[in-house]
Amino acid sequence: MCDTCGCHSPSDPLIVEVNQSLLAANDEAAHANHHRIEAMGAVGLNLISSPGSGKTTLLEKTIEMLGRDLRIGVIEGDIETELDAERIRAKGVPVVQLTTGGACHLDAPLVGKGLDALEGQLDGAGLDLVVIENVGNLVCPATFALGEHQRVVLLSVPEGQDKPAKYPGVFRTSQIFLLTKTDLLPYFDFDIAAASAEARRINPALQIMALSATSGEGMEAWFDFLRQITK
Ligand SMILES: Nc1nc2c(ncn2[C@@H]2O[C@H](COP(=O)(O)OP(=O)(O)OP(=O)(O)O)[C@@H](O)[C@H]2O)c(=O)[nH]1
Ligand SMILES: [Mg+2]
Repeated sequence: MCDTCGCHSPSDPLIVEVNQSLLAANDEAAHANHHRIEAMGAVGLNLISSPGSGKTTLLEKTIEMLGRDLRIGVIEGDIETELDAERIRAKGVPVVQLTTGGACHLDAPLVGKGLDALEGQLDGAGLDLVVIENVGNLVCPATFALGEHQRVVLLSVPEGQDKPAKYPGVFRTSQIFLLTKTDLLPYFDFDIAAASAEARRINPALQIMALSATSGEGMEAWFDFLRQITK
């Protein structure tokens, strides 16, 4: 208990115990989601970034390019609105919007409900790829496994190259690091090599791609990656 105001400090044994049991319950639900995604015949991705780094735009371009060859299903996570789901629906693929009503991240039980709704749109057909777009936030989503096979962290050029050092958790727990909006490099003081080196210092196994969904630069490597993991 905090001596100043009486609030519970995050390091209180009681709070730590509750957090641990919440995370254990989340992990169990994530495990179940993982198997459900595999039962659909799909690979699952969890896209994490700050608000506006380009997650939905990347998805739109991905569906435009690969939507005829791969069966793609999308689960959108936001605090409020169906806006991202509407953008994805316009591309003609099954999509479910989850709204957290305030929570700054998705958790596995909620994604389980998203999978129920996604399955309801499939009429028994399978999928090759399930993409979960997390709530825009570079911090909290890193703590919650959703059942994904690969976690993808995005960082856009305008956000600054110091973000891997300042928000290491999501870089430590991701497999893929996408540097987005490279078309804006001429206008920002952003060093791709320095950002990549810092991210690799945190997680030497990170696979890194730099791309622009707007100009198309670097997108082929991302498409190849998706073709590879869905083979
Ligand atoms: N210049 C440039 N702008 C981009 C690129 N990708 C996305 N944008 C723009 O960035 C803004 C945010 O893009 P979104 O795709 O909505 O970002 P998001 O990560 O899905 O945002 P949230 O869901 O709110 O977290 C939009 O105005 C996009 O047009 C890019 O490669 N280059
Ligand atoms: Mg979005």
